Amino acid sequence: MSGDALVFYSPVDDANDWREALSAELPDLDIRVDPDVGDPADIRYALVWLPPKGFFHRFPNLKLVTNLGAGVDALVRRDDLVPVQFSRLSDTGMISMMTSYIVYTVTRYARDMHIFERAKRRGEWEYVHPRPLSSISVGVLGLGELGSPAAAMLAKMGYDVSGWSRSEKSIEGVRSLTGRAGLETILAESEILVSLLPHTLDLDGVLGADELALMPHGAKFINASRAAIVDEAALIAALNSGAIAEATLDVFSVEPLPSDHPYWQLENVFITPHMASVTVPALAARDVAESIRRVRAGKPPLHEIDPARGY
Ligand code: NDP
Ligand code: OXD
Repeated sequence: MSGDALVFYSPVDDANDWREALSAELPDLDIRVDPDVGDPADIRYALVWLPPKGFFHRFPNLKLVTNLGAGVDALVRRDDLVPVQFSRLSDTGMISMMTSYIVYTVTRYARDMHIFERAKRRGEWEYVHPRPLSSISVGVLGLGELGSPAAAMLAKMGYDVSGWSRSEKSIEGVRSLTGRAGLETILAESEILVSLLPHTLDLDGVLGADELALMPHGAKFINASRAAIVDEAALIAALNSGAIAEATLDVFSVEPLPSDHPYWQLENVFITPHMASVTVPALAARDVAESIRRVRAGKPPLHEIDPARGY
């Protein structure tokens, strides 16, 4: 009779942190760190980030794969998936960290801090009269586990907030937009545009030159999700012409961003090194453990993803 073990694989996450956090939640769970997996037939659950090709086929009794991260683009595009249940991480720590990043980067523009940062470097006292937050329109693309709380927080702060998602949402203070018409509306009306969209096939390059041209002249763009949702050449052209006045970018097509990349030379691009949010294992382990309990009971896991849909 085979066991009921979890295999952990990640080139970037600390296996000991996860072992400790998961054991605290599920003391009976047999946790094995690849390559020390013992009998592959014992493995029912995989907690993984970018495992090598063919990884999943090694485990004939696998039931659940949990992606060690929120973005599942690298997982769903693989051609070696097996027909099991899939889930991803989400935790209150990750959500509040992302909300803080979005509040900070939106507010940096809304309160003209980027102007004062430059004035300080020039040694100049430059006064810009503050505007009420209610007069500043912010569009949030993607109202999922991270986008919804960020949009709700911006609305609570008094910004004029709209959000775009596949299905309609009801979030206090946030106007919900959907479909192509909704995308065009949010682009045309947002002074500050935030992306928290996943990188799916549908959304690959969703912000191309035509879409960026719909934004108000001098708009600001914040991308904390995935670089591939925007056409990089079109964004650079818009930043050079001033059509888009400022951008804050946390995600890039190549990371670390190569030292000769044009973004480094653009004064109006604020670069952060893919740190908008991270998983807090002690908090995320609760949901990973709960998903295992659910799968043991024949139920769907928490934060389930559909590889065919792409998120
Ligand atoms: P979710 O999967 O919870 O939410 C995705 C949102 O995008 C949903 O609102 C969904 O709509 C919407 N969406 C999907 N497809 C479409 C479409 N075709 N048209 C319109 N809307 C669409 O993702 P999260 O909020 O958890 O995370 C978003 C992304 O943030 C992740 O995929 C990841 O890439 C990135 N990320 C970045 C981090 C960083 O540090 N920079 C950290 C963590 C995540 P609906 O709700 O209707 O399904
Ligand atoms: C994630 C990320 O997807 O860090 O978790 O981008």
